[in-house]
Amino acid sequence: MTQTTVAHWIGTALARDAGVKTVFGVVGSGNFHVTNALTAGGARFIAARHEGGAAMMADGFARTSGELGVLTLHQGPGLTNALTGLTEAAKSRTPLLVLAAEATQPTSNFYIDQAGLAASIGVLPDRVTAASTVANDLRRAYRTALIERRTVLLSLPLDVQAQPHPDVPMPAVQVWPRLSPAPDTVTQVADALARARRPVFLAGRGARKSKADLKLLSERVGALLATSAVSRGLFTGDPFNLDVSGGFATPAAAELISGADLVIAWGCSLSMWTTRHGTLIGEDATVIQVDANPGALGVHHRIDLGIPSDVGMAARALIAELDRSGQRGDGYRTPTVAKRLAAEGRWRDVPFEPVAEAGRIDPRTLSIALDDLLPAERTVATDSGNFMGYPAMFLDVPDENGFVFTQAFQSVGLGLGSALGAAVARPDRLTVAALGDGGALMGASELETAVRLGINDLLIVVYNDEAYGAEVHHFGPHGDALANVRFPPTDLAAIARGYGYAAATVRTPDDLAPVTSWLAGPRDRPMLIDAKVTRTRPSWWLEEAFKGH
Ligand SMILES: Cc1ncc(C[n+]2csc(CCOP(=O)(O)OP(=O)(O)O)c2C)c(N)n1
Repeated sequence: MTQTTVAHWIGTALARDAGVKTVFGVVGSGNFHVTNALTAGGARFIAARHEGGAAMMADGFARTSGELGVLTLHQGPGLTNALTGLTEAAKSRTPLLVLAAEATQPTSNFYIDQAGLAASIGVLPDRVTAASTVANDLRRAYRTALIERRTVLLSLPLDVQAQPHPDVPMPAVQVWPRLSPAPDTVTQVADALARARRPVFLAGRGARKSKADLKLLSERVGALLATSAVSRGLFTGDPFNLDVSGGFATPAAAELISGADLVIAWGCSLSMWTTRHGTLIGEDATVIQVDANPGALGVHHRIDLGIPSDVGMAARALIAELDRSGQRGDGYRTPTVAKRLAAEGRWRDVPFEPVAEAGRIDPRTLSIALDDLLPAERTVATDSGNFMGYPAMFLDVPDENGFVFTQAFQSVGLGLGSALGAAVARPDRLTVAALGDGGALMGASELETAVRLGINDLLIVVYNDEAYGAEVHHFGPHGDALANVRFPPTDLAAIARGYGYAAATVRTPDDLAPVTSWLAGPRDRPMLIDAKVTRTRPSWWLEEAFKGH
């Protein structure tokens, strides 16, 4: 049997046996060999310029592709640099395997308590303890990340990495059966649907793989469809799609959701965001929650019935029950509702008076103009900040993989990395990275990555208000001093050109002409728009965010 080393075997086994095709990271001495083995085994290595960017690239890739994200890091600072992105991934239940080298000698400069650090941010710590256990260690970490959708840190101690190991195949990963709904709960939901006049389905991340079943069921019972923000796009194209429930809901959608007499949450936690602190769900509405994770039931909102079950299995069991009983109804899908949604179902249908500020463009005007210009086949990734609702509300997305919303940790600066990961996952789509100027400059280390990798179908849109707008609008009305959250103008278009981007400074809709030319092709470089947006009007969803502080 060929002998290799632990480091080499891990990389080889993941690429060759587990079929890992894409890996993100920043290479240092400690993860050099494992990364080389991954690429020698056939995986593509995507080098970021900062581990924070690498973590978000792996996260965005996993969210958009449905595959496991794999990240390789140097020991110590390689890991600490990645922490914010890893926290976002862990909170979002992104399936992510982090291979980080580890210095186990406390006298090493690189030494930190990696397991303790990981545990403190919700990342599951694991470790390759010895050459004799590495096969099982790797299988365990890989399985937990992929099947249980967790972010797992597999620390690779430097001394263990160097030990000899036979080049055996990676042990197979066992998949356990999914949780099916208890039959009596299926009957209870069918009864509730039979009684309901105005049912609404709220679909969350846990419903993303069950679109067809939920659409079929909703048609049978006349339910309106809405999603949490992270699942935006799931029901794109459905005439009874309300789009996002929560802060980004249109007035029409908010009113229709509030009017529901039955709300069924499918793989959706019913958080304060999705329910606007509970106000979107009527006091008398019956609330049913279906979730594969029993621990998620009733955590954020009162429920009348909780069903621990895989979402697709529960939906199919209900369809079978309705087939058996012949139950069907129009429910909330009335001609009046259809007419209303056709007329005011999208944010752009809601009239507004653009803010007039010399040399600046209203972010709504900008977003609508972009929505018209950009191809429908697109991925929209947004950073965090006052601006973030504009892309989330005004840029349509083709499906649930077309929207990357990294807000579980509410960190600024993650948007560009997640957009790049999404672009790697979906090169067939135009990727739009929507950033504030604060987030753009915080994540700027990855500007070069797009050019270097030839990610040319990338449009970075910076909603540039020359401030931490979130803070300005939150504290401004109280008369607080704002000098610490305001900045002088930065010519982001010039910075982008320096990296090799096409770029435009946008102050009016006419300034978008270069975007039209760039879209026409040959798109031999990515593009950045430095949009000088109006500053006087706060986004109202921000107040909702601050309520959660
Ligand atoms: C890493 C991190 N640092 C600080 C904050 C606090 N914060 C929330 S929004 C925001 C402003 C972001 O500014 P920008 O990206 O320009 O977007 P804007 O709010 O101006 O639209 C800040 C600093 C945060 N959420 N995350």
